Amino acid sequence: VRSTKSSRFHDMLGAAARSGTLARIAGVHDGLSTMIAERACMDGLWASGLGISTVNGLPDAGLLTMTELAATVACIRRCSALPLIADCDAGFGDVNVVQRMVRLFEDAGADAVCIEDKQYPKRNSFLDDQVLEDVDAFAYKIWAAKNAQCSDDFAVIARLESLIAGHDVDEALQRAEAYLAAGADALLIHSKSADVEEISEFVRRARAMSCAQPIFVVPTTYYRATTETLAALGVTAAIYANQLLRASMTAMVNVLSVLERDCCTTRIEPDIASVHSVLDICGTQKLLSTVAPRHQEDHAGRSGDSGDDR
Ligand code: SPV
Ligand code: MG
Repeated sequence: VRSTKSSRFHDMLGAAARSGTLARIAGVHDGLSTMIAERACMDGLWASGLGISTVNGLPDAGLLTMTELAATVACIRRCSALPLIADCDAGFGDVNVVQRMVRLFEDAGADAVCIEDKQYPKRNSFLDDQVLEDVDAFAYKIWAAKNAQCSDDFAVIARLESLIAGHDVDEALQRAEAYLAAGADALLIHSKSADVEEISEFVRRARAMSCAQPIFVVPTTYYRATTETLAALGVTAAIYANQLLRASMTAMVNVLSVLERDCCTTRIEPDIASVHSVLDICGTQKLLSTVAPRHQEDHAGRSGDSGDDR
């Protein structure tokens, strides 16, 4: 371990714990969704494998490469200083790949990586036929990841897919123990249940087993569970992994269907962002008031001196 970079990931979780709430983390897939999440005062960011695959026209099935994901993570980091977790699927390969992965994502500006205990290549958790990784093999990946990090504060989240793959809470808890023993900084327990019952049982029993580490959840299917309910269960952070992506898909479909029906966009204009807000979110005003005038003066000066009138 070389140096301490930033502790924003741990700070985010500490602040949530002190205030008795949970951290709200937005799933993002590009610079724009990141800036929107930051302006909405979300506590942190999840660079979603599903989201980034989808905006690249790829199924979330292990097709997006590690370096493609890292490039998007670097873009997300340029757009926000919020705590940033990179969704690194099953780690892109064996333990050697996992170690390279940790360094790549630290360099890209992530504060944490999350890897899931499914066999490589993984497929999205909402698809059938999920195959779990052997417990010891995955614990070894967690150990390898922790040993590869350069910054003391970098975090490795172990994601449990037991419930997704049709196993019970006992199985998930056994795996949780093994991954924490291997050095995981936090757990993510995933579920595709329509209610919060199995998540509730997992968190209650994990806390009873004296698991003090942060527990993340992804309320995609059990969306009725409020942040207050989840916090009361002992959940540390909730990742709203794909709501921004899904909202933008609906908005794009709507505007085009209005155009199709009305042959103009009048009816939808009040519901879509103004061009000025588009320019504003990227800091266009700041750019124009600083860089552009200087550039024009320099350019005028240079062309005058050289007599070059092209
Ligand atoms: C993602 O956002 O890519 C996730 C969460 O891994 S989920 O799609 O719910 O599996
Ligand atoms: Mg994913």
